[in-house]
Amino acid sequence: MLRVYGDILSGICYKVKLLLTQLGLEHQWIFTDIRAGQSRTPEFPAKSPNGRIPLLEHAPGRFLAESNAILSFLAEGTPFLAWDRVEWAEVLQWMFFEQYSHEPYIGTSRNYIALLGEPAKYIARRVKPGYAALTVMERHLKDRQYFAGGRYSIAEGTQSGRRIPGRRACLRGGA
Ligand SMILES: N[C@@H](CCC(=O)N[C@@H](CS)C(=O)NCC(=O)O)C(=O)O
Repeated sequence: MLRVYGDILSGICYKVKLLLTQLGLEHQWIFTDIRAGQSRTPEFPAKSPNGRIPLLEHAPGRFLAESNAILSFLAEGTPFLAWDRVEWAEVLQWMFFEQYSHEPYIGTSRNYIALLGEPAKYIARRVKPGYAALTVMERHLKDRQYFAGGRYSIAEGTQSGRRIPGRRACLRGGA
């Protein structure tokens, strides 16, 4: 059975849980408390090179880290990823955008507040680039419903347009 090490409160873990559920894949979810350093134990790096969650154990002793690699692995051969070359590249475009422009500012701000309970001052330097990422997403979605290929895909993940208002609230200090 698939096993996932994660915390459902983390957006990048949530998108793995979401896809597993959408695909109806049986799995064991192993809550990993990063506040208690459970991803930083001496054993964990043997499973995950970067000592982070989410982490998928797709076969006994076979691990895959990085949320977007996990999504790509799980979605292979399903309607979430059975696309032509151009559409696949567009899906990748938005998944890389998420990692470089969204997650470091919005995902981490949310984690500081929701998971770690850190004061809002830690998010101050993330506010400007966070809003910039949301503006890019809003502009792209102004006249289309989905990020890539005109349909729902793993590119939606945590950056689905419907969740943009919540992200603006997050940058104002809400969880
Ligand atoms: N690029 C990675 C980011 C993973 C990541 O930063 N995970 C956070 C939780 S949201 C984590 O494990 N933090 C604990 C730590 O760094 O010790 C992905 O998309 O999976």
